[in-house]
Amino acid sequence: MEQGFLSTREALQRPDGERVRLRGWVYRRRDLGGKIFIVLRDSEGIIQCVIEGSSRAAPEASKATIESSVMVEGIVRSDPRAPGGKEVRVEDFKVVGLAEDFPIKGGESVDYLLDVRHLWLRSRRLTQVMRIRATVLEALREYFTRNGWWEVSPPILTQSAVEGGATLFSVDFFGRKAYLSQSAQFYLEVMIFSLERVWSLTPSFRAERSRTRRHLYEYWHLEAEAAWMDMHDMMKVVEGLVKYAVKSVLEKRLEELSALGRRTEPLEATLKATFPEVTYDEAIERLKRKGFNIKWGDDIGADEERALTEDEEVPFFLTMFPKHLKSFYMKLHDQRPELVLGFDLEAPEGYGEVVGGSQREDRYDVLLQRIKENNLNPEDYQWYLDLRRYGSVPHSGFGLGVDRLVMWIAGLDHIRDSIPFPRLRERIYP
Ligand code: NSS
Repeated sequence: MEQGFLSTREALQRPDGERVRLRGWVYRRRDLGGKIFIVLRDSEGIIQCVIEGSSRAAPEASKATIESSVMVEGIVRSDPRAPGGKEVRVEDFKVVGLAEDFPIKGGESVDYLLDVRHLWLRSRRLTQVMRIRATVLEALREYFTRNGWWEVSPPILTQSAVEGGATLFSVDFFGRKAYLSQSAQFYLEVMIFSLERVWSLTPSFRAERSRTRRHLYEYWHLEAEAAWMDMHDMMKVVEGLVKYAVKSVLEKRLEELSALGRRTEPLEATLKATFPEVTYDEAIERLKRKGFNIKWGDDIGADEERALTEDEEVPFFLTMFPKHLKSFYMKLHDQRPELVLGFDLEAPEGYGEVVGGSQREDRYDVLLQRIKENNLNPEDYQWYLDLRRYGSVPHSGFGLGVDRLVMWIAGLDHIRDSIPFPRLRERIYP
């Protein structure tokens, strides 16, 4: 039984009477009316296997515990009672790796399931999410490759903050203090002077104070930067990219979405929509109308984002923020110097921010001034300032939280299930 194995999905498509070989793990087992019913699980799905008590395969099959790895050979038969409408009448059965009593039986707490994440990842639900995630990653990559962008590899060990000192993780770098990267942005800005349009996909690290459904301490950050683009050019890139990922998932992962109970209407609407732009000014007015006690200049936090997005079906851009709410590198608005040319993409249905981006301040003097205003040390940003001294160019960029995008597309209620090993508060095992 070493060659010619089909997946469970392929076996379900074979005609009655065909002999098949399968391998996988025991997902369910029932002994009933002198027969053993084993639901076999593999990366593609599940299929029911039936072993007659009197058959040659029965003694070996009777040993198979939940999550044992097994190989089976048998004949495909239609049976309306079986999941997928077909089952395999088993003639030959082999236990490859006998499983001890599997610690997950159903009804365990979230905390416990996180302790046994290495085993819980076998669940059907997480398998479906991981398949969606892989398709999202593939699509993001494909979008840039097809549209003529260069992928670059920025460092993770860095010396200064991109997004403020409060969320830095520090590491000891031969007696000097270094930090895990929060964003590749400044390095991507370097690369546009040679490659013009660049992107990267790296882990980013944030020692977040806030503990929410959408924060991880380590997350996957897709970032892009381009010379000669203004903020609206870059928003078009974000729109194209997000639509491309949504389209891929709708084309390739419809079964997984449906198994997760995800409504696909918002995803379909997203493909047809032009993402609207809502300015910060307008968002404050909307929040006031919704009864929030908020005034111009206040931050739009997680609760506010939920309120702004919960009745929406398609993503929209939030733009033109007060400068004191945003990072020093965002370009000041020409007519209203109290604003910066920043944009966030807000996912609908209450999800909120999945992308943060901006046009960058490309004037040396203004950038230096902004660094000082933010009580940062210009010396730490010398090389970054240099970019404005040697052929500065208008440019824009953004960062997309891959895990948040997966969370929205898959319709998850917590970011932890968008990634195999979520790094959450006080949790680094497994
Ligand atoms: O802080 S961001 O809004 N922006 C930046 O880091 C820019 N320097 C990126 C750039 O322009 N190159 O983060 C970008 C996105 C944000 O919209 C979220 O989707 C995601 O990164 N993000 C996170 N995802 C999960 N967990 C945490 N803690 C997190 N922080 C940001």
